[in-house]
Amino acid sequence: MNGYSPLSYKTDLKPVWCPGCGDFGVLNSLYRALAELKIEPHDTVVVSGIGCSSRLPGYVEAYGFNSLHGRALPIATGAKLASPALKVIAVGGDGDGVAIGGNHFLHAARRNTDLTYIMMDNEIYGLTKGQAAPTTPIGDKTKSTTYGNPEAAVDPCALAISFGATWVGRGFSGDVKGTAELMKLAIAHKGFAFLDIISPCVTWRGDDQHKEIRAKLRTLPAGYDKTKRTSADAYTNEADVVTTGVLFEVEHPTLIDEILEIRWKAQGDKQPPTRKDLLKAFTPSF
Ligand SMILES: Cc1ncc(C[n+]2csc(CCOP(=O)(O)OP(=O)(O)O)c2C)c(N)n1
Ligand code: SF4
Ligand SMILES: [Mg+2]
Repeated sequence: MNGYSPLSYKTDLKPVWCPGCGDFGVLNSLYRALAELKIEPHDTVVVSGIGCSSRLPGYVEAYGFNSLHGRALPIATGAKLASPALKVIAVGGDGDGVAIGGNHFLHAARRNTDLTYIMMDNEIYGLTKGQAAPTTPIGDKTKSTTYGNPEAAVDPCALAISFGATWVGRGFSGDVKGTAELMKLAIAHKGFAFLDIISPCVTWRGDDQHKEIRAKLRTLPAGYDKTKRTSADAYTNEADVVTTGVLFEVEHPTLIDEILEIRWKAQGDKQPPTRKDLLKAFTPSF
């Protein structure tokens, strides 16, 4: 790669998203975040499930895996355990992560697996042509809820926090710079970092989505205490408002830390494991 500029993380594949899709903004934020953190493509893997948003790994200069619907997180977890020095970034849609992959989402959060999970949340199943997702607001008319959605929506940030994610943020795809800053913090966090990015689907949610969401945007108040779940609760499941920023952040041992600790105790070693032990213990020798 020739230096660390956002453009150098671009591949030759041209995104096939609809013109105006919010996912373009997410991709541009990711290029920017990777460049500003000077992340090496050969040290990075971007794993996705299936959906419009899950096409993203193909557009990023790094290792990539476009897997099965809902299965980005188990594959990302496997990659991290097999090669702990890798930067692992899981990406995908709200349907991918909260519907079919909901169970994986909860357990990746609970295990505090050291990876970044970016959800491109358009409140709909985009790829399959506009069916309601668990994130679709109650009452909304979609292709599968012609008379209005009868189900209450889930806030993915609330789910992540309640299941033990140690970093949780919310961004908006229309704010490329602000979202890149959030991505940088998420990627730098040690543990399970979940970033919910509101990313409009202009085809199935209406082409005025960017304008509508922009009007709802708020930021966290000065002095906000992001280490308390009770603080974060006030900014989840919001009605008619979208608050962006780092909602929650705490430090906690990761899955690999816990496994090493158990291994250390089981072996009766006097010294606690070092990073070198970690690489030796987890990196397979082929
Ligand atoms: C096992 C399985 N079930 C269902 C599907 C069909 N399917 C593909 S993408 C998708 C939902 C996509 O929605 P989302 O994850 O929100 O991504 P978006 O397209 O909105 O970015 C579904 C139901 C599939 N590919 N595999
Ligand atoms: S259908 Fe929606 S989510 Fe999919 S590419 Fe088009 S605008 Fe984006
Ligand atoms: Mg979606």
